Amino acid sequence: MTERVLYGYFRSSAAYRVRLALNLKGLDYRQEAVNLLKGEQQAQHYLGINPQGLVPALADGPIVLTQSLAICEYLDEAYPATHRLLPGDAAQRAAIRAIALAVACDIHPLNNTRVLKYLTAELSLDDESRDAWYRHWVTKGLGVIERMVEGSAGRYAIGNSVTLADVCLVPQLFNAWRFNVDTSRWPTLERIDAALAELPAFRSAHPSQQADFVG
Ligand SMILES: N[C@@H](CCC(=O)N[C@@H](CS)C(=O)NCC(=O)O)C(=O)O
Repeated sequence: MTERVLYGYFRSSAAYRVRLALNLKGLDYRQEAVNLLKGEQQAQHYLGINPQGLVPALADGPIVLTQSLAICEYLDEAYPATHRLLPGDAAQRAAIRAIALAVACDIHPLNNTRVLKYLTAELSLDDESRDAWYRHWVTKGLGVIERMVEGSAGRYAIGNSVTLADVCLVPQLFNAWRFNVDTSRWPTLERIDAALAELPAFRSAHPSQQADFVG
């Protein structure tokens, strides 16, 4: 049987996406924790796995993959027999990717650990200003996604099937709550998140359920 190893960190929203994708696809894996607070992502050993020094990385047998969205799409293509993360025709897949990319390209990179660290360590921002930066970008980004899903949502972000859009949305909302962002102004996003939270794949991928979780 293929050994599958996910290198991640309980609180990393990018690793959270891949846990969700693996769970939804019904694929077995074990996890190796890379402690971002201890800087383990920069250890020589880990840079051999992901030269970017970021989590996640996934070893699928001998195949080593990086970048959460590339990993999710790889899983969907390599294991097409189980739940499809990108179902439908070209237009539907483009709509799914538009939401996934709005999170992964337009919100997350501005609020990554290394960016927030740079603001405080190199630009001398205090914690309050750093958090205001975080909240500014996440509020702008999620506000736009609320408008996007108002037109596309059924039970989930795009219709009634769980897709890559949901896989990106849930970790981003979790991240927003960590920074005390009030999400009640996005009722469609809150409703979708509540529906997804009922699914076993989402429950077991939650950061609080991971072996390296620290409360
Ligand atoms: N675009 C990348 C982003 C990966 C990323 O930024 N991971 C964060 C955790 S969510 C990380 O490893 N940060 C470590 C650091 O900033 O030093 C992906 O989707 O995989």
